[in-house]
This record gives sequence, C-alpha cells and structure tokens, in this order.
Amino acid sequence: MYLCIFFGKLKTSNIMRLLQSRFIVLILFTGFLSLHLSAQEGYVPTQENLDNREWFQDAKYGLFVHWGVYSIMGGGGDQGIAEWIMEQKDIPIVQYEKLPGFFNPTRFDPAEWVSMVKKAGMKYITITSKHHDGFAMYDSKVSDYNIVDATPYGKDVIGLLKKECDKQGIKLFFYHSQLDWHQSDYFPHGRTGNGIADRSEAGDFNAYIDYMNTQLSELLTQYGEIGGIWFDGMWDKPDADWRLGETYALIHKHQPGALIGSNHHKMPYPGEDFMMFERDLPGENSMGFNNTGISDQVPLEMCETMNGSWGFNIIDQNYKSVEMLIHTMVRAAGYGANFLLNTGPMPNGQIQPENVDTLMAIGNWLETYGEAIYGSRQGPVKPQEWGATTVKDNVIYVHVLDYKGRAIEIKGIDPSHLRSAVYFDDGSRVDVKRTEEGIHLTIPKKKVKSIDTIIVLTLK
Ligand code: JFZ
Repeated sequence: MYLCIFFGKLKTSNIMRLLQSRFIVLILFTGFLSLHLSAQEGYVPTQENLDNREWFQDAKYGLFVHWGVYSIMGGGGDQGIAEWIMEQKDIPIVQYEKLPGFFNPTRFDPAEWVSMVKKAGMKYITITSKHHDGFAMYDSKVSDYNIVDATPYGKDVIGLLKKECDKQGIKLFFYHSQLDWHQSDYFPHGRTGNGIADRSEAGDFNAYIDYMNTQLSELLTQYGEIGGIWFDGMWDKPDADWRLGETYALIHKHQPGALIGSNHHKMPYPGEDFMMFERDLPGENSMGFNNTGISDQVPLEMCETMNGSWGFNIIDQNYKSVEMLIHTMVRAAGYGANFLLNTGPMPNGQIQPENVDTLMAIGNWLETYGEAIYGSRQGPVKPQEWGATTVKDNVIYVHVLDYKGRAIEIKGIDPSHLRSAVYFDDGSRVDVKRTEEGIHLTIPKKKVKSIDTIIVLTLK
C-alpha cells in the first residue's frame, strides 16, 4: 500500500532515476520494515486455517472463561469488572503476589465443565491463559508466576481442561493478554495500571515481547492442537511496536490452523483470522469503542457477559435473562457472527450455579432450534428491530424476536423462487404476500412464540 501510494504520485519514467538515490531506497526500506513489524504482511492462510475458519463459523457458539487469581477477590464488593481489581484498587504488585498463595480450586472438575459446555450447545471454550495481572494459569517455564509454581493447587488447569476438551470434542482457544501489569519489562507503561505503586520504573519492552512470545510458544507446543489465540490489551499502548508480525508468524508456524483474533477494536490486521466485537453486535457500537466497520474477509465473533463482569463478581446479580441472551445470539448469527458467552468461575473451581442454569436453558432452546443457528451464515436481511435472518444452503431462517404485529419484509426474494414457507415449530404454512421488492410475512397472534418465532423459507 505504501508503495502504491508512493508510486502513484510519480511518473514511471522517473521512478528508476529516483530509486538510484539511496535516500529513497532507505525510505522505502523503512516503510517496508514498519509494515512488516506492524502485522504479518503477506500472510496467506493455509488450507487448514481456512477449513478451521469454516468450522468456526459453523460452530456459532462458545464459552468464554475468565478465571485467575483475581477470582478470589470476587470483585472486592464493587459492581465493576472483577478481573481488573489489581488496577481498580491499585494493589501493589508485592501484595497482589500473595493471591496465588490462596488459589486452591479443589472443586475444579474439567469433566464437569466440558460436559456442561456440551449440554449448553457450545462448541468451543476460550479461556484466559494470562490476563492483565500477568499471572499464567498454566505451566510456564519462563516465569514462576504461574499456577503450577505459585499456588497450593499446583496443577495446570489449562492442561487438564485441554485433555478433557480433546476427550469430549470441544475446541480450546486461549485468551492472552498483551498488556501486563506485573512484568517489569512492560515499560514504558500504558494507559492503565498507573496507580499500582511498585511497578518498575525502567524496562525493555522488546524483552517483554520476547517473554510474551516464549509464553505463547509454550501454549502452542505443550497442549497439542488448539483452536486459536484471542489477544487483548494492545489498546493499552496503541503506539508501541508490538512486533505483531513476529508474534503472528510464530503462532502460525507452530500451529498453521490456529485462528488469531485481537480485541484491538480496529479492522483486522494481516495475520489475523477472525474479527471480534466486545459486548456489541457487529457494527452497532453501543459500547462506544466498536466504531470500525465489519470485515467481510474473516469470520466474526462477539463476546458478552452474563452480568456486568467477566471475572467472578460476588455481588453482581444483574444477570441478563435467557431470552435476552438468546436474542443476542440470534442477532449475532444474523450478522454471521459467533456468540462467545462468558462465565467467571468461582475461586473454588466451580461455575456459578446461576450461570449454569442460564447455560442449560439456552442449551435446551438450541436442542430444538439449533438447526437455524449452527452451520448458518448471515441471511439476506440484516438484523432489524423485529429480528434477524440466517441462511443455510437453500433455506432461509427468519427469526422473529419482537413481533409488533406489522408484516415482516424480506426484500430480494421472488415468491416464485419459494418452494415453501412454513413455521419451524409445526410445519404449518406461513402467510406470504408478494411486494414490489420481495415478500411480506404476517404472523397470527397464536403463532407468535415468546423467544423466537422461526419461519423457514425453502428456496427452489
Ligand atoms: C478487555 C479486558 O480488559 C477485559 O478484562 C475482558 O477480558 C474483556 C473481554 O476484554 O476489555 C477491554 C477492552 C478494551 C478496553 C477496555 C477493556 N479499552 O479499550 O479501554
């Protein structure tokens, strides 16, 4: 791109002459270099990676897990996001380092977790391997600040979970924080964590990136094939040289099939295999930080909390209803996006019972209606107030989530191309009217379902 813009301004006859100038060569070279360093330029996904992207889009629904030594604090009595407690309460590193000593999740039962995930209708898990507090929830050799070396529990929960996932056919992704409030080489500091009194006052950011890349290599080599890496935290130092190209190449070298995504709230950089939206439907920017467009190059995913926190919060009872969460999942599917629903396990290793109930209820719904979600892609009509559409082969699923009594308009469908239009529930025929631009669907009151009235349009 740099080259195109540069050359675009010059006549070709002048280019060779200009190139003879070493100065220009130097400029071009630095241009290449900074592009190279900013992302994995020229990245071409392998066939395996492309297949995994298809798998990912078919999967549609996964469990996000925020679990770390912060879980012990349970949000500290505040309503906020509990995994940020170190920074919210400005807990000095030396004090925070006491937490691993109390982390003993004796009730952690990976088989129970994964069975729950399966019953919930979820196809993958994305778990925090390291959050912003810098504590590795797995067996890391490059730092003792990890679950095996620093906790009385002493077991690698990531490894145990991975084994169980393999057994039960669930893919495992790792959330990995680039931001690190604990590592001394994470310097200069970024936008956050500046109230933590004993953070280092000098450090070598390049050494930090080396450390992070080594930890990533551990995650990519110790546990067999993983689903991918979910990055977060670059936004803390937007202008730093994160050496993304190197990190992404390293991941794709170790595991060409692994999908990389990053929560940087920008359009995907070269080397990234999916785009994510945090607590927002793609393109809707209700949070104020998702103001980029929607990529049509890579799969999409949105993540959402069940209450207001990612990590376990002992006081936050503000749970979203089953209906609300299903609606979000359906609307996400209507954008072609996956739904990654979060739980923050308790410090004893169990999942909050309230969350289990919610997950089971959604799983129940999916048992009946999953056909209209799994394996689907974005339908012909973008999500509207009334609902969303998904499509699979020659079938369009019209998900009516909020029927106001007005006809539902589906543009671009000629009634003569319709083989049938029926209710998902009982196969009875739906009232279809031809309009100038497509069709109108009207639903009698008695056919309206409380969560989602699904109409199945089969094309010839
Ligand atoms: C991030 C994490 O900070 C959070 O703890 C959680 O893991 C979530 C899934 O991802 O959330 C963000 C992302 C970006 C900003 C703040 C929080 N930001 O841009 O300030």
